Amino acid sequence: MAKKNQSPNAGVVAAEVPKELKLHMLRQMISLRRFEEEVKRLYCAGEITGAIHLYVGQEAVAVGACACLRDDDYATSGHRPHGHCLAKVFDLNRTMAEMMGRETGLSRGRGGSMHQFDKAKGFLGGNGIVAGGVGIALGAAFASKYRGTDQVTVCFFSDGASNQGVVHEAMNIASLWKLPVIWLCENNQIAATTTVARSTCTPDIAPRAEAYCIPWAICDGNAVLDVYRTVGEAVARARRGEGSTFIECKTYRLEPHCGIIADQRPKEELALWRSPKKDCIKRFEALLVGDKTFTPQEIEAMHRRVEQEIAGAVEFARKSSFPAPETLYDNVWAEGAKS
Ligand SMILES: Cc1ncc(C[n+]2csc(CCOP(=O)(O)OP(=O)(O)O)c2C)c(N)n1
Repeated sequence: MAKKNQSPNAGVVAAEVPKELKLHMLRQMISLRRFEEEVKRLYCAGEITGAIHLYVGQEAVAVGACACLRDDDYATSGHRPHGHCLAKVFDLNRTMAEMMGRETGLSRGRGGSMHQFDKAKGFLGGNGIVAGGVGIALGAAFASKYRGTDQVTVCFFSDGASNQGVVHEAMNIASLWKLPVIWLCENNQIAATTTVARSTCTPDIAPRAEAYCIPWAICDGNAVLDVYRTVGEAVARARRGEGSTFIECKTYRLEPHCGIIADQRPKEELALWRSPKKDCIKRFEALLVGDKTFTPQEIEAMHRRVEQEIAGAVEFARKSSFPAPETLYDNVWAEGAKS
């Protein structure tokens, strides 16, 4: 496990990754991007309501990390969960139905954008409370260890969440009890409108893990194979019973913090991160064309297929019904809520 920022050249790793897996990762990344672009369009058209936090730009993190996981492993997320949910569960129809509040949605239309959940595929939910997934991840990891399985949990959170006390409490216990959890901090460099430089006393977040005797690594969050390799090592450690790892992925969100509110970040900065030099999908495509894994035509065809799948997901959601009013209290456990 790299202790410092020793990310390998992604090109070297690319040769070791089977073509099928590269295909899977590229398809997922394009799907996540197109899914969210469609979500934004539907939101502007009033077909999706409530708050939405788009993950556009960070796809390499969710996809690279979840490619290391099995269906029976766990992942937790926060208020920006669409990408993590899709990468772990990969059900475009039911995720879109959830966004549109339909009964066929992952949470039967009750959760919306921030509370997607799929027990069968180990996705333990988005969470409206910043760092709210951290304690849940710790609990899931404890449960795996207690049951004696080799399941691992990936806890996705961001730079703002890293300053919440629960992150430090959870790291302490995870280290003490050697729990199989990977703390995956997506440093997208800003929390709502507060930059990391204004909120955080250290330039890097991962080294804090050293205080808890947890190995850490920093990787390029816009290089999917770098994420895949770094998380893969951490997952292998956790499965061997060697405990927790902290990984910081340096990345950038390309959309405003929430919905379609105005973005105050410099236009030049946004343009740079959207450029082929920085954008995670463009970079991966260039890598795969460069090493002759795919032709540009094959990649074009993949974009068209994804386009159809997204259109199919919207149609699936539109044809599904809203939850019936009489089911309002289904799965509500507090008696008082029903009166
Ligand atoms: C406990 C808590 N405090 C404040 C908020 C309001 N809030 C929602 S998102 C957000 C910023 C979170 O930033 P970060 O953790 O960096 O995640 P990002 O938005 O960058 O993905 C804040 C302060 C909240 N939802 N929960």
